[in-house]
Amino acid sequence: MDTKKLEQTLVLIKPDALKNSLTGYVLSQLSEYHTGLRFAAAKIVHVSRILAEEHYSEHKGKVFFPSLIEFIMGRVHYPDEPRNHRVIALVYRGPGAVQKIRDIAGPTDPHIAREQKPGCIRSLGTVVSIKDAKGNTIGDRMDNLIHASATNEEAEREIKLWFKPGDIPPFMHAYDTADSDTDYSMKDNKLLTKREQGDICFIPRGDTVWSSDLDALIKISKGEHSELSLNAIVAKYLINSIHEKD
Ligand code: FUP
Repeated sequence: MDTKKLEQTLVLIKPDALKNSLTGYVLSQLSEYHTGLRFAAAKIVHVSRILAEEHYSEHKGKVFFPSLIEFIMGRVHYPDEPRNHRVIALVYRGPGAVQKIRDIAGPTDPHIAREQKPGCIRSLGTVVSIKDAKGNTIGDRMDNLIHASATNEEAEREIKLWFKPGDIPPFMHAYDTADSDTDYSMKDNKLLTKREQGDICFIPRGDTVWSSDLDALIKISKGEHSELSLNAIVAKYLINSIHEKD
């Protein structure tokens, strides 16, 4: 497999970019004309709390984490408009995809982006102080318009978190897939491998899934340890489903 040719990266157009009508600008900056990259997938995602927390799991426990989760769920920019709680998730493909998009996105902190790389996408973002109950500043939330995978390993984790194989044309799949021979469902926060009344099925038998998800589900259903959490799998297969919470 020519991995260079299949190199892929995840981009999220975040709620602040949507609110400020910057979608067209972002897409234009990331266009094939500027980057030489092409689309592999695109979708509008209502971001559930589990999806948000899985995406930013490395930041769990940090002071800015709760605010970051509210932000990516769209609750900061659209407090009373749940119908606008969404991001645009995109997969770009092509040689050097991860680095090319990181370069155009620019530094994480919009203030630093403006100083070090005027003109990059994140230079148009803003930084908002996070306050505690007494009104003291305890940290910053960076409203930086887009997310872009930082490494190829992160890109794989993130693409598999936001997209099912069926969201991506088969000849653009960069990661292994398999067909499930089991119905996987959830009931009372427990994983089931046989349907029960009142359960929520997230992978019906016969569906094509990421092989890594299937490997993890087999381990979890046997009570074995899995690096990949059940939440990370369920969150994706329930994206935009009426069963999503939050
Ligand atoms: P990046 O890979 O550029 O998205 O940066 P990080 O993984 O370091 O941060 C993830 C997200 O957390 C970024 F969108 C910025 C945000 N963040 C804050 O809001 N406050 C902080 O103090 C640090 C990061």
